[in-house]
Amino acid sequence: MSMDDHREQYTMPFERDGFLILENHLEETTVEQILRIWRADPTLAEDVKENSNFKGEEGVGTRLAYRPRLGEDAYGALARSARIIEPMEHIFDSSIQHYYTLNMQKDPGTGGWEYHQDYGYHYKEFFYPDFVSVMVALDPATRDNGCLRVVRGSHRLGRLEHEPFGSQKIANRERVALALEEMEEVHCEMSAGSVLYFHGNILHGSNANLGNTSRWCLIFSYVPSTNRWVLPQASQLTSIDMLDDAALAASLTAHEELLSKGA
Ligand SMILES: O=C(O)CCC(=O)C(=O)O
Repeated sequence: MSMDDHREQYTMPFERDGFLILENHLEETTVEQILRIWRADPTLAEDVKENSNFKGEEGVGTRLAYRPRLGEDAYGALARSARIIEPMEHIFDSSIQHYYTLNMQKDPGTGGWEYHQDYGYHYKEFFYPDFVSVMVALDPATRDNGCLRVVRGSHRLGRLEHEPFGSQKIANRERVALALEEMEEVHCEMSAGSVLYFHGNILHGSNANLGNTSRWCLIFSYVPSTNRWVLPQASQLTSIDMLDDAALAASLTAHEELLSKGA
């Protein structure tokens, strides 16, 4: 693909809308293997916590595991894969560093997220709002099972004020209401294997999963190496040695074999 093609496919839509969906970006076999590993993985089962993002009627927790380090496991391999990383390298014209991973286990009857910006949470760590969250759909994401909602173009508002709400920080409600008057709310329905890249300042949230299918996904957060860590303590950022498809497949198989041996 030429530089012009990369600009048209990745950079222009991301800069204009604040998000980019790459449909069916991963092989079906990759998605199936990661799901098998996740379901069999005792370490992950231990790490999964219930949070309480939503209050009121939909006051049900969301199950997720927060991983501050890039692991040497299947999820870490996917986070390092060229498939995931390369579009961001084109968008930022920079190498990319991993910040954290969320395994989001959105089962039927579990909760949603109020509108927020990820840089609303992570402003204190980074000088620039150049921050990307990457949602990898492992199950189909639909309106019924609480797919992500984004407000198209809202990254151009800059960082809004956030306040605590349940276990979340939520964006200022008046500003969110104004954004929804002016901008389009997009329900990001995605097939399994599709990948959504979203800017640190885009307003996003989701409804609770009121359907009867699970909506599991991985969310990786990254910053370009050109961003600057501003906290006094050392960063947990990890530089990435990218894995091609063959290396990714080998890492997934290695993790699955370890699990089958009970390790
Ligand atoms: O997966 C979801 O429903 C929402 C996730 C989200 O908003 C986030 O991780 O910032």
